[in-house]
Amino acid sequence: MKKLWSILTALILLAVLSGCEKKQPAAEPSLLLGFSQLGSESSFRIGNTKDIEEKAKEYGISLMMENANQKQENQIDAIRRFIAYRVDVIAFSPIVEEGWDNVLTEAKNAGIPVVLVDRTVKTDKEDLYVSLIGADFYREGVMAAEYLLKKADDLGKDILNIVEITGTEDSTPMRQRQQGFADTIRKDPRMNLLESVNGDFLRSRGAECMSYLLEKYGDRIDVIFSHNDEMTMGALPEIEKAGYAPGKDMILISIDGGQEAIDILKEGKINCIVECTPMLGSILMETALALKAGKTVEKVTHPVERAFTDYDDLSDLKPRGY
Ligand code: GYE
Repeated sequence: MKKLWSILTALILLAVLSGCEKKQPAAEPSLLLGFSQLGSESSFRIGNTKDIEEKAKEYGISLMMENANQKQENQIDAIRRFIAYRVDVIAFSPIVEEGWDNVLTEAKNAGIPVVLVDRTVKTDKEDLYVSLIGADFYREGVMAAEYLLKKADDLGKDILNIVEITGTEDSTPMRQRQQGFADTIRKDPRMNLLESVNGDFLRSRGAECMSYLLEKYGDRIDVIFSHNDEMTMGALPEIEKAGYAPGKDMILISIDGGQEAIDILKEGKINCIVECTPMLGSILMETALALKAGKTVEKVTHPVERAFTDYDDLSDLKPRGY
C-alpha cells in the first residue's frame, strides 16, 4: 500500500512539474552590432560608451564593443575584425576625420552597413557610410561665441583677449567648434584671439595648456574658450594657482555639460557650457534595427542641444547622467 502511495505521489509531482512553464530559451538577439569606441579620454566618452552598452541590452542587440585607446590603427583593426566576424552593422566614432576610405570600402564590399557615431569622416565617397548620428559641432562653436558676444555687452570692455584650448587635432569636434566660434566672433571688433593651443580633449593637457598661456599672457587673458569640460577642469586649478578668480577675472566657456562641470558652473567658476550629449545609444540601436530590416535611415541625425550659462537658473536641472 505504502509503495502504491509513493508511486502515486511521484506521478502527481511529475505531472505538476511537466505542466510548469518551461524555461523559454533566451530570445535570439535581433542583430549583431560591432562598435569601435575611440577611447576613454573624457566623461563624455565614458558616458557615451555606457549609454551604448545599456541601450544594446534594452533593445536586445548583441554588442561587440572594442576600445581603441585613442589610436586610429586600433579602430581600423577592430572594423576588420567586425567584417571577418560578419556582424550585421558596424558603428564607430572616428578619432580623426581622414584615413578611413580603405577599411570602409572593405566593409562596403562585404555588404555591411556602417554608421558613424559622434564624429564623422572626411571622404568623397559618401556611400561608405549610411548614417551619421552626432552633434552639430559647428553650431556648438557658434553658441559658445554667441554667449561671449552677449557677455561682452555686460562687461562693457572695448577689447576682449581670448585664448582657445582646442580638442584632438583633425577631429570633427575640434575643427568645427573652432570654425563656428571663429566665424561668429569675427563679426565683432572687440574680439581678439591671442592664441589657440591643442589640449587633445585631455584634462592633463588642459592644465599644461593653461599654464603655458598664463605664463605667456598673464592678466591680458579675458576669456578662455575650451573645447571640452575635461580640459576646462584641468585649466581651473592653474588659473587659481596664478591668483585669478575663474568665472570673474577670466570668463570660462566650455563644451560637453557633464555633471562635474555643471556643478562648477553653479559655483560661478565656469560661465557657459554648451551641451554636447553623449546619449546617442537609442538612436544608434533604432538605426541598426532599421538597417537590419532593410529600411532606409536618415543620413545625418543631430541631437537637440542647449547652452547652460551664468544667466540661467539651474537650480532644478535634472542630473546629467555623465
Ligand atoms: O566633446 C570630448 C570627447 O567627440 C564630441 O570628444 C566628442 C568630444 C567631446 O573627448 O569630451
